[in-house]
Amino acid sequence: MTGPGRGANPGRPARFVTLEGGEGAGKSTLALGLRRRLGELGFECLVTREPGGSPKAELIREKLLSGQIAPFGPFAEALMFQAARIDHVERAIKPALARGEWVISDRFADSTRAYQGAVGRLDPGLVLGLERAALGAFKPDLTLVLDVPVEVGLARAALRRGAGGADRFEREGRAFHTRLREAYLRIAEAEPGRCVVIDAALEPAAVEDMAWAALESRLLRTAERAGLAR
Ligand code: T5A
Repeated sequence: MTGPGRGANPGRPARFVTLEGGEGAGKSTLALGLRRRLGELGFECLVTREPGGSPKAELIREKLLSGQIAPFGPFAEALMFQAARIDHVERAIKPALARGEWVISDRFADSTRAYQGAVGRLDPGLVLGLERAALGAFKPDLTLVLDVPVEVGLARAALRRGAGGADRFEREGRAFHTRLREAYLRIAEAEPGRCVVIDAALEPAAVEDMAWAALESRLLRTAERAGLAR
């Protein structure tokens, strides 16, 4: 959601960008690249992540990813993702936007739609209802969906974690991750005004170029126009 453009980036509206996709799609890598590019233009930018992003939400993250919530069932798990999100939005995202900073979040509500709804065991309508209850009308200005073949994403995720064990979701089988990829593409197709699909199988610099082009055309030009209009 657009911020007021005071404080960190005076006269230029703050924007909320989310990065989505399956395991190892390159979201964290891209988030840092986009922040660097925004910084070169003089924009302050908070990079954050889900689950987590605020001290209390990080505590919930640990419980979720270690699998400690899974025995309570899929509804409880979805509630915990939303509980973490409420704290993240109220304590980190909205305050940063109010300061005039851009916010880039590595995962947000589409992750719950995809993981718990589309490929999980919950009715997608129920997941959307929980999202509305948690967020109201608050939503990203732009969502970049990083699309990558399942094998490539899982291999990258394994590389990233090194000797550490796979988390609760990385342990799911190939069919789960294939359906997940399809679910993200459906989300992007259903909301073309908010979502742009990026070919994340390319090398990091090329992914960053494509993402930057989308961000520039969807948000930056309008931000600059808004700044010039003042
Ligand atoms: N979840 C989350 C839900 O089920 N519901 C929810 O509502 C939410 C919010 C989060 C888990 O929780 C689930 C989804 C997840 O399973 P996480 O540890 O945050 O767990 O996992 P991911 O978000 O999947 O993080 P990953 O690190 O696995 O993936 P990223 O961030 O997409 O990838 P990144 O940038 O760390 O890159 C991974 C490796 O690949 C390399 C990097 O250098 C790194 O080594 N790499 C590339 N290599 C080649 N080409 C590229 N273009 C590359 N980009 C990155």
